[in-house]
Amino acid sequence: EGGSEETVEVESMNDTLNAISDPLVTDIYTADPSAHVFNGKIYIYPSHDIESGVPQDDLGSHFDMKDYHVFSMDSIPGPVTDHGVALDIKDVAWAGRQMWAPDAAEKDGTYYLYFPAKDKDDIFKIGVASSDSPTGPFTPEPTPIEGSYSIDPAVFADTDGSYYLYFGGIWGGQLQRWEGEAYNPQDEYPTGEAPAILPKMAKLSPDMKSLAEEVKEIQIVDKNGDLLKAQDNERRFFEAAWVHKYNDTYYFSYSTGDTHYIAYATGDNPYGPFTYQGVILNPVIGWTNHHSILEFNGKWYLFYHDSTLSGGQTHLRNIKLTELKHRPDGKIETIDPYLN
Ligand code: FUB
Repeated sequence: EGGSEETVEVESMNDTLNAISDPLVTDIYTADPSAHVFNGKIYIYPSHDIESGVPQDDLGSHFDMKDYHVFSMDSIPGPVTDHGVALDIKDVAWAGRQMWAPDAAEKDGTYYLYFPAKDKDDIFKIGVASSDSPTGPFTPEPTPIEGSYSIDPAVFADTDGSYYLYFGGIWGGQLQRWEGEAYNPQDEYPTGEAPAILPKMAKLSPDMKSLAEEVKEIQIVDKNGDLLKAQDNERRFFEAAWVHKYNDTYYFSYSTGDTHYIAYATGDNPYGPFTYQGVILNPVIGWTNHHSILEFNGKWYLFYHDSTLSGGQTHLRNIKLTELKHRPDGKIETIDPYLN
């Protein structure tokens, strides 16, 4: 089933699924899990954390990842299979360093891996690579997706056959350096009552390798319809966009970064605006919080990570999963990662 290394079954998870789930993978460090069901099976596309020796700084230089592995699960709970290296930075002509949080999509039997990396000028862009297998190996395009920038791509496949690319992350993710298509290497942030920096999105073209329209801002508003403010660190967007649909409502979820929540906002279409609703996941061990949301066999799951396996080292993380519950009114129950 593809993969450029031998397929090895690496771990079984707990028989009892609860919020204190064990790491899904223990022989390598993994983070930022984007999970999908393809052909009835769960595939997980995480970052592959490594200790490269690059010192920690505020821009996240210590997140110095160089390849991606794909994992699969036939059931929850159940064993997790590591399908080996699916894409290596040495095979990506345009990429310089730091392969951060990826995502994947399937269309007409072809699988697409979307990934952020810094180009040779140290500017984050988003690349795409394709394969006829969900586990790769993936063949990268020679250049980043035109018009893309920053980090954390997430592709949402809508029920009408449209695909949308969501992206962006502030601080180390460089979103604050972009004004439309113009890049300014100075880090400039809005402050106080000014609107917070907004995540970005665009519809994907039928070829899945280019944007079908100009990049748009995603409005995240409070219950009065006002944009969240720059000083609202507890609620404003930082990174890690994800979109899922439940009962015809679009849920835009994301990390609040320096306040460490996974928060969510809802809207009635993929472009938003999205109204802030609350917290999906409380802070985890480690600085970053990053997730995906998946429906499998009629239940919903949150895939996330923390740093328990490395004893709390922020750049050496491990992926986990737990059940996620939508209440009858559409609200998501807040998950505390360390309580039953
Ligand atoms: O894994 C590197 C970066 O850390 C991701 O791109 C962010 O979302 C954060 O999890």
